[in-house]
Formats: sequence, C-alpha cells, structure tokens
Amino acid sequence: MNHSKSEELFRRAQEIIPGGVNSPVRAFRSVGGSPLFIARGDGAHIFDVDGNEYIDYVGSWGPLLLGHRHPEILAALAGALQIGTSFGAPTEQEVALAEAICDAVPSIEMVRLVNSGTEATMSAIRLARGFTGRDLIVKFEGCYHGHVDSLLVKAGSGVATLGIADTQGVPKAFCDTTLALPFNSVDAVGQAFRAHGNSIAAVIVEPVVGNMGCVPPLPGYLEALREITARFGALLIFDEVMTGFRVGFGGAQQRFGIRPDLTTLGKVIGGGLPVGAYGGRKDIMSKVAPSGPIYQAGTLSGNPLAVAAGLAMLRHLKAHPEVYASLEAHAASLCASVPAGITANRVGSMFTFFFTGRPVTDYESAKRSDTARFGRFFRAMLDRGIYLAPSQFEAAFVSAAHSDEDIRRTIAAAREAFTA
Ligand code: KE4
Repeated sequence: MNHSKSEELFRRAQEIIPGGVNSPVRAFRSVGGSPLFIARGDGAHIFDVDGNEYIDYVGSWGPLLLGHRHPEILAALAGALQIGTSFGAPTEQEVALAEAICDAVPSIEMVRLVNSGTEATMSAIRLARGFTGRDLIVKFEGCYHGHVDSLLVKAGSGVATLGIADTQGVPKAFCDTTLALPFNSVDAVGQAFRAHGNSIAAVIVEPVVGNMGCVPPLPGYLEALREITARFGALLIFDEVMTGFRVGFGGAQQRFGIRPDLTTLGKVIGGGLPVGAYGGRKDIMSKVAPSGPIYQAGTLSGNPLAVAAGLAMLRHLKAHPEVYASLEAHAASLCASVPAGITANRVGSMFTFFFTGRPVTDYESAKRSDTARFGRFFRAMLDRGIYLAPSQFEAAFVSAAHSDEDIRRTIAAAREAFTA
C-alpha cells in the first residue's frame, strides 16, 4: 500500500504539532510506522489521503456506534446549522438530550453536559470530594479517565501505550490523594478501605475496562465495589465514557445490574461531536453550581451542533434496540476466530486480542502481552485493509455499519495476520 501522502503530512505535522498528532495514541508509536491521515469515512469504512480503504474498528475511539456519516446524524447536524452554531445560553435541545440520558440510565437523575470525557471525570471527582468533604480518590491501574491531573496515576490508554511512568507535570500532592489499586481485586479494595475508608471520597472505575485493552469485571467484583463504598460513605463513580450506550442502551451499569452514585459519559452521546456528561443522584448533582457550591463551567457545553448529533444518536438507539444484538453477534464472530496463544476479551461490541496465551484480568496480566507481536499483527491487518487501534492497550469497536462481508473479510485477514 502507498502511504506517501500520509508520510509527507506527518512530516509537516511534526514540525508544528507535538508528535504530529492532537492525541498521543494516534501516533502509531507502539506499532511502528507513520499514522495514516484520513481523507473521509463512510459507514464502517475509512479512506486515507493516499486513497487506501480500510474497515474501521477504531470508530473515532468509540463514538461512532452507527458508523461514519450516518444519515440521521448528518440530517440533525444540517438542521442545527440552520439556527446557528453556539449561543452560550440554554436551548431546548440541551434539555431534550439531558432527558434522553436520564431516561436511558436510571441512576442518572440529573446530568450536566460538558465537552469531553476528561471534563466529565474531572468534574465528577471534584463533585465527589465536595459532596463528601473527603480528599482521597481510588482508581485502578490500567484504567484511564482522561488527562485529569489526579487520575493520571498508573493510567491506561496512551499513558500505558507510550510507557509513560506517571506523567510529569502533576504535583506529587495530587498523586498523594489518589490510590491506584489492581483492577478485579476485591482484597485490594478491602485493604484500602480498612486503612483509609473514612478519607475516601470516591472510587472511580471503568466498569468494563477499555483502556488496558478490554478487561471485563470478574463475577461479583462490581457488586463488591458497590457494597464497600456504600458501607464507608464513599461514592461509586462509573466512568462509562467508553461503555455508555456501547455495551447496552443503559451502559455497563444496566448490563451488570449496579446502581452507581455518579456516572460519566462521552463518546457515543456526542455521535462523533464533542460531548461529555456527568450525572447521578439528584442530592449530589444539586451541589453543582449554580444550584450548589461546587463549580464547573464550559463555554461550549451543550453546544447545539454536538447536542443535535448526540440526540440523533440516542433517539436512533432507543428506536432500534435490535442494533445491540447485531453488534454483539458480529463482535462474537470476530473473537471466536482467535488461535491458541491469543486471548480475546470482549463485552458487547468492544474487544481486544491480547498477544498472550494467559487470561487477562488486570493491568499486570495485560502487560504480559507481547506488544512487538501485536505491532506486527496491527501492521499486517493494515496491509490487508483492516484498521485497528494502534495499541495493545486499547479496545476495538464494531459499529452497526459493519456488514457480514466486513466481518468475513476481517476474520480472513486476521487468520493470516496472527502469524505475522
Ligand atoms: P476524552 O477526554 O478523550 O473525551 O475522554 C477521556 C476518557 C475518559 N474515560 C474513559 C473510560 C475513556 O476511554 C476516555 C478516552 N478514551 C481514549 C481511548 N482509550 C480516547 C482516545 C485518545 O485519548 O485519543
């Protein structure tokens, strides 16, 4: 495949953008080669600036559950453009999106729209600290909650991909208020609460981890987090930026039957435009300014264009619940095809092929994966027209636009690429 235009653009980009990308995971650093510059997307396919076509399993890192340029989302955006792009004042559509979120996720009694998942998690932990009057936050190694200072401790996603040992620029004092524990260990959580329980404001968790690669919760784990946080008066925050509306219409909390105190959302609820949200119990959310003393704000929060796309996405998913069964079936077919020596973890339509023959249940076991072999697999798939996340520590996503033929082609390509 010819990538000369991407390579030229990457050279230009590196002169004026750090690493040539606007988000580190896009840089192909852990898989080798230059990132592809994308010219356009259509359904489940993307096309790079050299005219090469790929079946896309990144989907903008999760938001594009319906694929690229879904007609209902494009129509909603066209309609929004007729009224303006931003007002910095309330609009009816923001109320409609908030109502749609609360309708879909029963634990969310009240919600605030923001512009990214990072803003959502940053705001949720500030709210938890303000509501409880406590400082400590518990997170889990390999989980990523956006580039929030105090959550960039033993984080996943790009931090794991690039092997950045706890990013520079975060004061030690911030890290001291964060306890990072191994995911899926009830004992570790019990020990932390026995030692610090009355100082812990909240536990924030990806209920299905996507950012060390896809790692499901072990049976009973989420229930244990719910029980121990309630017992010690700490809040349970489900970071569903990735899993929200992805692993089911009600997210992971519906799939696993857990009612968190706060939930953060992003990605799918923006339909490909910048939207994040945090919400939960009304007694907690009512502490957020201007109704309460905990401040959070945003110039473009509830932006009419982003809200229009998000609302079209959620309305489509509510009207077509059968989408989830189709997503699940396609993802299951892809994961059924892995050879011995490779561990496929999947929940719903998010999955990861770990290049290790052993189970992957936490960050330590994920890190045992052969990342060099993943890099060869990634490039072999790319050469065969399959676009995966350029990191062993990320999830792949099936969209409703992926056809049976796309899945068949992907399985055939993987059969060859697994031995690259
Ligand atoms: P954003 O600020 O990137 O919208 O959301 C941060 C975030 C929060 N919580 C979870 C569970 C997330 O997965 C994310 C962002 N996910 C990564 C992909 N693993 C975004 C890709 C990127 O950083 O470019």
